[in-house]
Amino acid sequence: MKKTDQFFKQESMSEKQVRSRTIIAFSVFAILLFIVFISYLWIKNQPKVAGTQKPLRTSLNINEKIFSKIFDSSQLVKEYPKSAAAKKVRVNGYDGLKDTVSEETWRLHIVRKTRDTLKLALADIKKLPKREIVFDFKCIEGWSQVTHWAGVPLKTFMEHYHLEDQASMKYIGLQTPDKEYYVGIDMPSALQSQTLLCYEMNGKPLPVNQGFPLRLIIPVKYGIKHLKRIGTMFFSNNKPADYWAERGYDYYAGH
Ligand SMILES: Nc1nc2c(c(=O)[nH]1)N[C@H]1C(S)=C(S)[C@@H](COP(=O)(O)O)O[C@H]1N2
Ligand SMILES: [Mo]
Repeated sequence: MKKTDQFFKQESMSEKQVRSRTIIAFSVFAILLFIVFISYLWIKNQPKVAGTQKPLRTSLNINEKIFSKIFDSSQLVKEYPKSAAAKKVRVNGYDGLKDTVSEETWRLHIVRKTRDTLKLALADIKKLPKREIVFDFKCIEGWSQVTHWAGVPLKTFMEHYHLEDQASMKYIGLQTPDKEYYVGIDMPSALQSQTLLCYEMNGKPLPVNQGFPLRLIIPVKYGIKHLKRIGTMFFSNNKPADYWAERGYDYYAGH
């Protein structure tokens, strides 16, 4: 007899033992499944807070606290050479893009204070220092693509227009001109050096479905926050309304 055979022989169980172990294993499995199911029902029936069940929202808020604490705005998202950028760029999400838009009539509305709104044309924004970025654009739906964008860093823009008081607030809110799509961004992420008010993709003006004339590019966040076709920008110490957070997604949406 080989050593291994002996080993198995010693370890082998009687049929009765096998049966009782099987019963135990299945019972434990059934009990765990039942606990999961009851927890699921419990969570499902909890009152909703900001678009999602309270226990889920609470854990998203805890995540947000941790991630905004460890967020370091000097830390940069990886950049790629232009040759790595996709020529055919994926289009995702058409909310707030249904009306026609023209460069002549479009204005960026910057609400400095109640009843104090700065209105800028695209030409004003193009005069400011331009920054290009090629990075891996990540959508929460599970796809990502290396893409090439250009515009003025939001931080540079804020400094140029002396929006210091506004920059000391906790959040920036952005809305499409028709207010159908809207996002809220924490100020440290908004002022990170790779965040752009973007008007070019692959060296050309933004295509309409990609946010012409101006969109947000914020590499530290998932795609949901890269609002296309900015109409209005405002500042607040309270969380601005956010389209996908209202539908149960994470508000912070960093990665
Ligand atoms: N106005 C507007 N901006 C939007 C969306 C949208 O539906 N409407 N979708 C967002 C989502 S979920 C993603 S992934 C990106 C996609 O940008 P792209 O179409 O340029 O790939 O845009 C974001 N910005
Ligand atoms: Mo997305």
